[in-house]
Amino acid sequence: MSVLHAGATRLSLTTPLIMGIVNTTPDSFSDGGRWLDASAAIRHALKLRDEGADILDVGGESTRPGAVAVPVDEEIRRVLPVIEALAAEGCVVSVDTTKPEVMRAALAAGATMVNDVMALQAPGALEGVAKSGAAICLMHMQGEPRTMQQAPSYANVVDEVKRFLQGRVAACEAAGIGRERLVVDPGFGFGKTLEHNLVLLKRLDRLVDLGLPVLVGLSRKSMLGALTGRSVEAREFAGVAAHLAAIARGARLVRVHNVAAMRDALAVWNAVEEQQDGT
Ligand code: HH2
Repeated sequence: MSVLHAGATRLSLTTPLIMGIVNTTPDSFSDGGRWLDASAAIRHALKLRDEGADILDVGGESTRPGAVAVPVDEEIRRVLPVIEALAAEGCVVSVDTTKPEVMRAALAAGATMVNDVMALQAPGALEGVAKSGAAICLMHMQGEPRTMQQAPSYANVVDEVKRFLQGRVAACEAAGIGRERLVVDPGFGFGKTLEHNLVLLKRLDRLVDLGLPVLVGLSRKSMLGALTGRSVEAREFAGVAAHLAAIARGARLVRVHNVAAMRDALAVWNAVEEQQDGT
């Protein structure tokens, strides 16, 4: 569990890892349209790398509530040049997609991780990535992006998310994907109310019990707006606090927009964790 296999790369999870978000979309909820041009997206991604991102997560389709679907060709056109350039720079690149065709193209272009908010449930997705050796992030979502926030409902959100992730891990293992390649994610904000998100964060230990690295993505999400009253671009401090709350409960990867802020927070966190008790 302390090492994640992503292609030929071995990522140590001894200290928490930072996944930097690189959106090449016109409509992402917080930075849509800003990095649409490939060269701007590459520059932004390299800045995140320099600030301390361990993984760069490149996405070409927004998953925000109400987002419109993007055709396969268009999504590939958006992400491919960015992935190729970052892989050539030696970055660890993840592709944030639900489409098997995009996964295949991204892996051929040098990505070594697939981050799928549908947990490889699209027909052909499991088979498409099984032989690649890539790391996989399996995320829970209730419903689908267009409608997921209309009426999220669970009898027990922690049990249901855990059971779903267990099922997807089993499906991956049956398809020949070893556990050393897998990461699980509760999917904050994906078909969840504020209370669902808070319960999942509070009881993240129950997901850590699955024995796989847990990734969380809380950066700029509406949950932070509800708690602080802040607009999307003013949620950085709240995001750092939320990610540290998750790390305190065992999360090993955090998916963030502001890498520099998270890196500083982790410098303090890791120093405290590593300090010998002098008493
Ligand atoms: N959240 C978003 C997208 N992908 N992947 C994982 N594994 N976990 C998450 O929580 C997650 C994710 C949504 O955030 P963002 O990429 O900033 O926005 P958009 O989907 O609008 O591009």
